[in-house]
Amino acid sequence: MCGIVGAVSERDVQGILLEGLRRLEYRGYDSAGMAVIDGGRVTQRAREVGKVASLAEAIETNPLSGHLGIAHTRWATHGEPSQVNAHPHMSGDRLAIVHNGIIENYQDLRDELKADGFEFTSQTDTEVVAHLIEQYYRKHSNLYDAVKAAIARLRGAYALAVLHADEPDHLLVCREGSPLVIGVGIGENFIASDQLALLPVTDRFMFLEEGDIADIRRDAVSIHDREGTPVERKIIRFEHGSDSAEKGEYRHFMLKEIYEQPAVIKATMEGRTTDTRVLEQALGTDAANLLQDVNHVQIIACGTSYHAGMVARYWIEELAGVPCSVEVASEFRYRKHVIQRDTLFLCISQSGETADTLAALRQAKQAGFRAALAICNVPGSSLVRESDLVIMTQAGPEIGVASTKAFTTQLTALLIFTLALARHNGLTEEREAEIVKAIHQLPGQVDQVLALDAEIAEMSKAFMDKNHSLFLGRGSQFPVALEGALKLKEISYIHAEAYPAGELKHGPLALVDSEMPVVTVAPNNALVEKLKSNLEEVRARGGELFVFADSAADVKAEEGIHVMQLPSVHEITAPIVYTVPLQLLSYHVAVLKGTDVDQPRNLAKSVTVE
Ligand code: HGA
Repeated sequence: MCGIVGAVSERDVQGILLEGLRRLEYRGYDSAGMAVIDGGRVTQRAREVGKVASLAEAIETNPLSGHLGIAHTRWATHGEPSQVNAHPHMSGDRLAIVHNGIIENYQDLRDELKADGFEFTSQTDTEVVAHLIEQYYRKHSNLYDAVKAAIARLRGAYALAVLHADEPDHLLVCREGSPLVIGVGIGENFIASDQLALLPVTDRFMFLEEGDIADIRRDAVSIHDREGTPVERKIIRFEHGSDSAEKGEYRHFMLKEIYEQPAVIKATMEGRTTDTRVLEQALGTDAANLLQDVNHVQIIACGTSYHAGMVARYWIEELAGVPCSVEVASEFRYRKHVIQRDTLFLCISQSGETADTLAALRQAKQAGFRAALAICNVPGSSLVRESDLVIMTQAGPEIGVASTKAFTTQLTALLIFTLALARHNGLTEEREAEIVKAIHQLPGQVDQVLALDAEIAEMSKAFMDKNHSLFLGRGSQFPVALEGALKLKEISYIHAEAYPAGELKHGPLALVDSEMPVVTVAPNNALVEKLKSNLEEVRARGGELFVFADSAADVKAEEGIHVMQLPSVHEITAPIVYTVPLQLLSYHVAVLKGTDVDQPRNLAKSVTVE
């Protein structure tokens, strides 16, 4: 959330910063701004409410020009989205700062700085940091020392980039709890919240660790850790093609990402499975040793990743017979919890920077557990660095705020993990081979579902004028129903609730009438007959049903029951396949309603604030 980008170069940086902001817009889009220093050592600034396009327009009319600059796209936490609250924030007319995160003690600092004569022009916590650094700059006359002294006073989470017109050759950046990456160029260097922002200018990145402060110059980068010791951070090359941040022929990133699923699911299983087995070593060299001791799995995640964790619980308990608990990170971290010593602590996060998930992991570490496993999409992220075992999902950059391919690759990775764990808990070679075969069939089956796109678009018309909807599923399809409902609310703003189908009669049935479409996922499994009875209950109350069903499940289309036949799939892999039609349904409803599909209102991706 909130996107930061910065550049130090011989060339004019305005274009680099603007393109960086466009690529970071998924992280926040209520306002945007930029500050640069030109040869005359003057700090120039532009800020606009709304999307990056508004800033681009303003800059076209009044260009900024300079060889060093910082820019920001905002998702407000402190102070409404407005021009005065937009970043960069300045202290005087020489120091400018951009910030991602939350300063918890900002009110005390604000009072103190006001008493010292600093004037505030915004409601943000960020402006406090600008004045605080300026206060120390007056004392130290050195930006590094000023930043170091200022951040020692901050409580909360931040990634900061700071420039000062009196020191026009470098940027200072630091991180504590919010992501920041350095892009290494030739004769120029960059910084950003996400490497995607910098792909047009470099493919080599250094990831800052918590507490690091980095001095970024045109021809040098120097980093000091929390203790002030000079440190080297490894340069990692970005592996996906730079076009992965482009929409190509697709109307929206979300649609492109839905269509990428067969390829990225395949990439996620590659190198981790043979024809018949899961390669346990792919989780880490010590995987066999760690997994054999595990007697409990605690899954922690947020949002869509939490739904992936809920599916995994069904798999882990069914295939490995190991007890598994799943909890949203923001709840787990603020309650007294008991962690057994033989627990595998499994965190799922697309970005690997989700604030609540990271906090939960760090807390649990204090309590002690056998090992931490990360399922994550961003190499080098905090979550990956802080875990013992890792399965990287190979989804590539996901730009649409509503997660799609990250979810199905998380599920693929979770199933691979489950098989590795189950092998230590009595899973037979035959059963493992049967499920590995089903995993290998996934890309083809998802392709078959994508072929139903036009029919699903037709079906979506029935939702356009509705205000509410229900999603039903049983067993491992219940989290699929939850994820389907989440997608619909996120991008079409239709109120959607998901229930285990058996819960219908305990309350939600009261809501069902002809204005309440009911969406159901019905693969052919042991629960399908029970599910059909639940559908009858809905039909008897005049509810209109939209059923995605296995042809073998024999759900009949009739008046008020729309059935879309899906390919026959293995019961274990069915949640992955059945997710896809629900993604397409939400997408088409949102397109018909004319909402902003890739950047829905009030939301942002990569939730790096609490
Ligand atoms: N607190 C700052 C930055 C917000 C942020 O990082 N959001 O994700 C503000 O409100 O401007």
